[in-house]
Parts: sequence; structure tokens; C-alpha cells
Amino acid sequence: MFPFPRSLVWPPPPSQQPMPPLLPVPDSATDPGRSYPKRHRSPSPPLSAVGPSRNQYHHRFATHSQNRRWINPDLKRRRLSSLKRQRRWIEAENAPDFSSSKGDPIVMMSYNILGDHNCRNHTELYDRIPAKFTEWESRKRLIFLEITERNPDIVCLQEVDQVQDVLDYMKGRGYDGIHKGRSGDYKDGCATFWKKTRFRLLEDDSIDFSTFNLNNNVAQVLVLEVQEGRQLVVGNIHVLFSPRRGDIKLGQIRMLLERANFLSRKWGDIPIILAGDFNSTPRSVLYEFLSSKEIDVSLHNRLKMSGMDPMDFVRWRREYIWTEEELLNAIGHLEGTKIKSPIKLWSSYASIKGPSITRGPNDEPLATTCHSKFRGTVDYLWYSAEIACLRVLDTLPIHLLKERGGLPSEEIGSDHLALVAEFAFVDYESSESDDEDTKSTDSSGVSTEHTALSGSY
Ligand code: KL2
Repeated sequence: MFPFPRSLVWPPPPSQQPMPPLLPVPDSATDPGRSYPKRHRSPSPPLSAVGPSRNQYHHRFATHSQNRRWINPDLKRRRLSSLKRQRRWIEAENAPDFSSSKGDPIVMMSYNILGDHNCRNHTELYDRIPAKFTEWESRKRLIFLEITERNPDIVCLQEVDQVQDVLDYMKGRGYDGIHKGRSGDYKDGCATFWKKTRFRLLEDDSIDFSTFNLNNNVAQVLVLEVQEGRQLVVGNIHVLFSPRRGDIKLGQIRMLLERANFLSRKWGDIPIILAGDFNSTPRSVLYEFLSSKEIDVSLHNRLKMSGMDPMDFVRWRREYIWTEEELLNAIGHLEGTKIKSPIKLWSSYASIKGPSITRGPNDEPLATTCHSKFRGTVDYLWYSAEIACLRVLDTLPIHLLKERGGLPSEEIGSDHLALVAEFAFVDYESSESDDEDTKSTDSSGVSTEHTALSGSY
């Protein structure tokens, strides 16, 4: 089904590797909010949204009693201690036939590597982690190992402050890249890398949000040419942390989407992949905005828009009165209070269903980050039409994160997990017959015609 070299990724899919270790499923793993909302028709439906649900998971779990007698306790202990081995690839159910997609797939990584400065200055977040696991020298080895093992074509890192270490390493592994540092005292930033042999940088339109009165965070928006002549917009953002500044967070995400959309149109309606740490949870109104729902900020309290606070889902009795400045931050103007993304985007992990021990609301991972004060999902890989998400490297079963007291660990160099997804350009002309399905115009007037792209080859 996938005639591309499997050696691009590690570990190989289960068909090529021994049976994964069998784990007991904890009771607490089920998520009460789990549901499978129907998606509306769209130009590029997630592959998993179509067709019957069959056993696609590469996770294989069985009850403890079923397997107890087959497990050598020593072996079990050794296997369980290996966190990284618990991450499995999950393939989309209806992955396209490669005759209907163009070129080799693109493996993308989004990874908040935990800035050295943040790690040393927020010790309260890592109070249960042995000191040796929080030192940059040991963390960087694990972070670089993760990148090397997953072998992504494009790497979007956040919280990069030991810039020279990262640039040197990536250069040595055959990547080109750009770092965009924050202004002000904290010099960490986003850094995006691409394999020199496959991509060429066509345009860099990075954003320093401080120039828009939206705090000193940064984002990168790049246009890359894939070797075969196809172009792609790649975004990388680390959204402001402050859980209560929903106005600024929305403003940053809005600007990223606007700029990515602008570049996409400028280069001929090219596809978009947006990576990053959005500091917004899957239940938040900011997530709704990213997943292309129209939102009305006047109906929301800016203190609770990112879902980062445990109290965020307690009903807010009093109406929140937005100031003009907050409205300007959030939606960029004072005409009305509604806003909708200019791009139709899908979240790669949510588009490929996984088991309840790794997935929660909206089919997103239960956690992409875990430390003493917060465990949840804030990292995403979003993609637009003309792109298919073929598979994702599933996150860790939640009980494994819970029982370890957080990250970093002996094996994982950051307090976030690296998200890895594999994408392909899709030629909808040959893969879909219904014209209405292959063409859409959203309310912002952005037309996405798949035929236009497929014609360029
Ligand atoms: O949530 V993060 O961690 O994406 O993993 O982004 C920010 C936080 C990062 C950059 O500002 O530093 C972390 N409590 C917890 N975490 C904090 C705090 C805080 N008060 N301030 C910054 N960070």
C-alpha cells in the first residue's frame, strides 16, 4: 500500500517489527469526553473520516490476566521502562493509493524542546525529576537522538535558546534551517529545519509579535520548494503561555493563519502545514478557531479561552466585557466580534483515530506535555487541503506519563513529546470523482481548487 521506503522512519511499522509489549489497560485511561463528531464535507477530508472503523491501531493491548503467564517479569520491567518504545505509528484508514499522490511523503516533526533558560528558571515544574535529567547537556543528547531516530524531512522546534548547539547538530545531519529568536530578555525562539537534499527555501516571512503589540513571541512562516518542484507553506509557532491572555493568544494565531494564507495564495494556492506549541487545549475556543469554526469572542471570557487552566470549563456567570484594546489584539479590528480562519485546516493527530489510552477530546492526544503543573495537549500539526495525512506517531499512553511524575526523563529530553506525522500531496483529480467534493469556497472567499494543483505536474 505504501511504496515508499519504510526506512525513512523509526521504528518500522509493526508489520516489520516484533509484537509490541503487551500492557494492562488502566481503568483511568478512558476519557469521558471522547466523542467522534461528524465532519462536514470538505475539500480534503481526513482519511480516517471516511469508511468503516477497523482495527487500524498499531498499539496492541490486552488484559493483564490474558498475558500474565506469558510475560517474563524481567523482560516486562525492561520493556516498560522504555518510554519511547511505547510510541506507535498509526496509519490512516484510507491512505491514498500512491498513484494518486505526488512525490515521496514528507515526514514533519513539531517539537517543543524545553528551553534551557525555562528549565532552569521554572524548577517548580520539574520538582519530581532527578536533576541530571534537567541538565541541557544530557537533554540535548536525547533531543538530538529523537530527531535522528525519527528522521523527519522538516523539523519545527520551539523554545530553542541554545541556538548554536542546535544549529550545529542539525547542520551536521544534513539540514538547513532558520532560527527566529524572541526579542527582550528571553532569547528562546522557533527554529525550522529542512533536509537540504529535498527542499529549497523560497521565502521567509517570520513574525515578531512584539511589533504588533502582541507580546514578544515569534512565529515562522516559510515557503519551501520540494525537490520535485512542488511548493509548501510551513508555519512554526510558539504561542504565548499566559493562560489568561486569550486575546493575545488569539491575535497571534490569527496572524499566523493570515500570513500563511497570504503566502499560500501568493505562490498559487499551495498547501500549508502549521506546526507548533499553540498553548491551547483541544477543548478551547482557540482550538475551535484553528479548526475553522467561526467564533464570536463576545461570547467568551478572554481569561478562559485557551483551556490551560483547570477551572476553564466552569461556567462563567458574568458576561465578560472586552476592552477595545483586547478586541484589537484578538481580531484585529473593531467591526463586530466574530472571526473565522481564512484557511480550512485539519489537525493531523485528530484526523487519525487512536486508542483511548492515548486520545481524548476531539480525538487529539491526551497529552503532548507533562510536568508538575500541567498535563495536556497544546502541540499540533495542522494541514490544509491538497495534503493528506498518512500516519502519525501516536503519543504515549497517559498512565505512563502519570506514573513518572512528568518529563523530561531518562529517555525524553523535553517536557513535551515530539509530534511526528507523515504527509503526502494528493492529486484529487484522480482520487475523487465528485466535482463538488473537490472544490470549495469558504466565507472569506478563499477558493481551493484541487484541479489547479494537479494540473501543474
Ligand atoms: O506551556 V510551554 O511552558 O508551551 O511548555 O510555554 C511556556 C511555558 C514557556 C515559554 O514562556 O515557559 C513556560 N508556569 C508554567 N510554565 C511557564 C510559566 C509559568 N508561570 N511561565 C513560562 N512557562
